Amino acid sequence: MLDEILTAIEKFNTIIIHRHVRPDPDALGSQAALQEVIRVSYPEKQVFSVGENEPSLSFLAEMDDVDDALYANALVIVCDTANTDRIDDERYQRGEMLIKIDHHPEVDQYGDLQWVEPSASSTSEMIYSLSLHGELLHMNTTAARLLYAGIVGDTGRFMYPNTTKRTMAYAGDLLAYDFDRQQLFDGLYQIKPEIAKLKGYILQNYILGESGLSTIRLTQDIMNEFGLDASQTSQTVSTLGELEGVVAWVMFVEEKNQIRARLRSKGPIINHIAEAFHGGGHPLASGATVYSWEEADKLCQALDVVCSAYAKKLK
Ligand SMILES: [Mn+2]
Repeated sequence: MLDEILTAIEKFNTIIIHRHVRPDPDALGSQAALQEVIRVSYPEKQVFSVGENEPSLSFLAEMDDVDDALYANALVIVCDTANTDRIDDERYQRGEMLIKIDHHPEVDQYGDLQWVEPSASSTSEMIYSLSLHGELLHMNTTAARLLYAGIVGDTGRFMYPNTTKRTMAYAGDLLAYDFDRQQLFDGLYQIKPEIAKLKGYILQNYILGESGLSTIRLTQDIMNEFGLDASQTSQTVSTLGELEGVVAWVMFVEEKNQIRARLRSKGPIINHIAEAFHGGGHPLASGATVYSWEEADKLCQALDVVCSAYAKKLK
């Protein structure tokens, strides 16, 4: 598979790289790093990253404006995206050839080539392994910084169980490049006072059930009170995981016409529940959308069932 991907990269002079909407450090890091790796390896090729700019991650990379006409003879690569409706910029279908590179459990099959490795911690880890394959691709400091950010992001700073020996070995390799690690961590983890106050609110108002399921509901009124929009609240999603007794948790964030749900777990598998509620993701970290607080209750009931079953199994 890696050979086929490298052959395609070698063949095309125009390469356009996509990733999922509402990017996280892995989506953006893998996308921009792949762009950089191809650029340094093939200076004569035109390589672009497309999608909406994400202001909170602009310290990692900015997106390119790509004319529709460029797609006609282009290779399109989509990073870190399991389902087609989550791909940022639907022009991904307009290229001459399409490649999917992802570490999420398979949802949609798409692309002329599909490289899917659910055992990889991150798509960034996969891009690094692609760069090591054969002699064609070359790393540089910019790409190393982006891949390190993606790995750190998707492993929760090497804390989640998706962190493997290979993850650590690659991270070690990447640290040999001379980027400013402190500045990178500040960009990823420094929080604004409003976010700190929201964390305080979450810790004062969460609910913890007998099954070990914890929930917090952030209504529009509450976010207005803290002066935050829905996407900024993602920085507080790990907060409830620090509490003793919490097995899985969900953060609901009310938006105009929908309620976003961020699901996390320390053991029970939850992505099938996310899939049942207009979402999906990893076994222990998923996202979903519900359209009323009654539907949010149903989502909680489904989570409660898997948490209880998990607790029983442990006994
Ligand atoms: Mn990822």
